[in-house]
Amino acid sequence: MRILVLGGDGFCGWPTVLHLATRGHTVAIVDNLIRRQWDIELGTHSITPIAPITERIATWQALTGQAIPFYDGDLQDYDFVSKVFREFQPESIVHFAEQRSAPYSMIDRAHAVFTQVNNIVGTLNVLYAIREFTPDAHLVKLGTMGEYGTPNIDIEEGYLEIEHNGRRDVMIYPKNPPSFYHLSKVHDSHNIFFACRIWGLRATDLNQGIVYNVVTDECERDARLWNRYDYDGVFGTALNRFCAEAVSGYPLTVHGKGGQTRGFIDIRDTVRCIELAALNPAEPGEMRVYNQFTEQWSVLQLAELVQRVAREMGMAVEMSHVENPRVEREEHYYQAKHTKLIDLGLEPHLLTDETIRVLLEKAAAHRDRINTADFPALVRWK
Ligand code: NAD
Ligand code: USQ
Repeated sequence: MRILVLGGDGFCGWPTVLHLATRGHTVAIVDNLIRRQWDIELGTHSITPIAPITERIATWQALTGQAIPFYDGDLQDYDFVSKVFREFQPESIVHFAEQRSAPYSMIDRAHAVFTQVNNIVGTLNVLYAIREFTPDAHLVKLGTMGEYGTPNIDIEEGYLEIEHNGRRDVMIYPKNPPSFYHLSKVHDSHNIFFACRIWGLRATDLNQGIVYNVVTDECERDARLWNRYDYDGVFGTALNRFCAEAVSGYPLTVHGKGGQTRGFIDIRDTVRCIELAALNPAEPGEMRVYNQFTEQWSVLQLAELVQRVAREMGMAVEMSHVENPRVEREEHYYQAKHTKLIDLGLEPHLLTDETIRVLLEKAAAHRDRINTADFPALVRWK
């Protein structure tokens, strides 16, 4: 298939590009490289050194003979987006290109506004470009499990059958997201649903859980293909961050009680889910929703796992229950469905001690690049 990967220089996007190319698809990347700028703004960087995008692509071409066209530009610029769609004529558009950090969106008014404008306007431009240039193409859009929040009932995959005053209907599952970032995904979902309904577009909204691990077969083929490994208090996420803290001798930062339960997925499964969704497109007029995660964990359970594995490797690891900078439930019911990608053929990589060991070793190999001053999560919700 001809697959356009928006955000193909990012943490999920880059390994997906290489996975799709390896599987024989014709892939192009769109990215304005703003994620690399946010590191500069925050004074931090990936634990793994990451090559510039041109070097990444040249390395891949040297190893495989496959060319990956790169379009450098902003999805907020419709002239740019139009040019890309006219030229590349994608059959499938995989859309990762958004500001994805909840803490970044909560820094202040300007960061909240930027996050929502960037994400919502970018996605609207993509919807218009599909309608104008490739109306039969399938949009595979990255949403988030956070759209649902933590309701006291089971979470379905996107829709809920409701009986009210004796009548029945199927409606979009109620949303209660925990940050202005997560809210931008809710707004995207509504816009996509509307575009499918009125224009007959096809879309799959992938409500992804927290992605852990950084290693895929393709990224490990050459140091210039390595994936990014975020660990700082703004872009670092639960399990990966705990591994970076463990190798630095920094007490694992469990927010509050640590009973916050979320869906998690290995990056090796993210890339496979994307291909499965692309190969099995939605019908015209349909917005499918898949919950893209493979296991539920509480953050305390994950911290305990990392602590045990790191101790077995001889590291002295402590844990601290730091004051929670976010407004969120620390003890709650959580039971989310996630069968639709399995039905399409996903065989999950469930979390093992070995995966944690690999992450710990990867962080330890670049310990000199970890600045412990970047660990505290300083952005407060209130
Ligand atoms: P990332 O920040 O590493 O990658 C996003 C990429 O998009 C970056 O390379 C960035 O430069 C680019 N980008 C952002 N805005 C753009 C714009 N306006 N125009 C062009 N390029 C732009 O993020 P990630 O971790 O790879 O996440 C990818 C997607 O998956 C996001 O939409 C995110 O919300 C979603 N997601 C991520 C996770 C996770 O744990 N990382 C979990 C669930 C969902
Ligand atoms: N947490 C800790 N300690 C830490 C970091 C986080 O206890 O050091 C807690 C947070 O308070 C929260 C949970 O872990 O309760 C998850 O936080 P996170 O930073 O790992 O992930 P989150 O902010 O939810 O965002 C990440 C990605 C985002 C994606 C989301 C999927 O950055 O792009 O949408 O995961 S989900 O959580 O399912 O919404």
